[in-house]
Amino acid sequence: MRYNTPDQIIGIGGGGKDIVYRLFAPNIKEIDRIDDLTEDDLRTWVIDEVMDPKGLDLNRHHQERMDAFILDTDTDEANNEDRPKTDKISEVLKQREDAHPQSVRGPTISYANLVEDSTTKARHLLSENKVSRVRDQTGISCWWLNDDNVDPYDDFGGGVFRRRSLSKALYSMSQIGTDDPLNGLRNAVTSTSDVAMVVGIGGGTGAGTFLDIAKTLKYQHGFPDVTLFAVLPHDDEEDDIGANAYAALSELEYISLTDQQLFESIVLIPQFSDANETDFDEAIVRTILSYYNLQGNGRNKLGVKDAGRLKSTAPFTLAATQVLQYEGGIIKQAKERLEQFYDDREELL
Ligand SMILES: Nc1nc2c(ncn2[C@@H]2O[C@H](COP(=O)(O)OP(=O)(O)OP(=O)(O)O)[C@@H](O)[C@H]2O)c(=O)[nH]1
Ligand SMILES: [Mg+2]
Repeated sequence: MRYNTPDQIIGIGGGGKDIVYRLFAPNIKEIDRIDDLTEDDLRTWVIDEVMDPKGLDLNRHHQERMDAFILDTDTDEANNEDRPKTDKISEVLKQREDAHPQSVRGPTISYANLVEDSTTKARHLLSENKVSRVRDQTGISCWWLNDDNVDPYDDFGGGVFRRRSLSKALYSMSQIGTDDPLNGLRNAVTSTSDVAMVVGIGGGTGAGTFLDIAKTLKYQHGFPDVTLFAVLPHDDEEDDIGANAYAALSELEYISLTDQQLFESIVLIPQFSDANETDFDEAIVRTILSYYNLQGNGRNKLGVKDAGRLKSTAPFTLAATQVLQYEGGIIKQAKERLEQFYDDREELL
């Protein structure tokens, strides 16, 4: 049996992208200089599985895919962190591909910034001409920004600083620009895609854009299956983070109760303030991978469609994020001892 992965995984904002980086390289945060990352740092048990063309011989349409897309507004991190990270991960992935005895295509990772196109400058959020083009293109009926809440000189160094309303507007603005930051993702997604979306739901960028991005993919790319993995804030975080998460959950509730099903499933991931960050992020990565490997009808059972009978509330799946590790060697030894025991009994009989 092949190990399944999402065909596309989108990490949006700081929390979303860190989890996707960890999916590729579990210890990426502990590496001082990204240039020091090597093939040994990759999560090879997933990457080699995607790369291995076993399934290709059986069924050409079932070559495993895993293309990751990192999306953010933070212009400081874009050049200091995200491009160096995605470039380096891509480089070591390529080395692994080249070392494969067959000609294979492994997973990919790429970065896009929502505010790097000339159309997405802060001052354009206040331009009547631009706003009316956004209205025409997206069908948005009202515009929620004015001089009180937009600094026309904002260069988004550091992101949108929790202002969901700003990132939501920037996303719609990016859709009328010449350089759609979602181009790579759009080209990858098809009607049969399994898309994972990962966001910290209390932030600004991820929490402000994930619904609109899911809508774009769903309605313009043939209704792929999109599953949302939303990391909830823990109880020691700032009030604005809690408020953002509350607002985002209310929006999810609204789309669900008005039958606009954008997501196959909505998986909420609670955080605990005392959790070790590395362990917790690893557990989130395992939660996402486990979801794509649920057996039989498991995924449908968690799905929004199967919960159709509960019409008065939005169906969420709450993940119990924890990694339990079993020592494979000990289990194998125990199995061998048990088999020996049975053989001995059989012989005696
Ligand atoms: N598990 C985990 N959660 C994170 C991480 N980074 C941020 N978060 C959570 O995500 C929420 C904050 O969202 P971010 O993703 O940082 O925000 P953003 O989408 O980048 O938006 P802005 O920075 O406001 O532009 C908080 O609840 C954090 O606890 C991370 O590396 N791991
Ligand atoms: Mg951020």
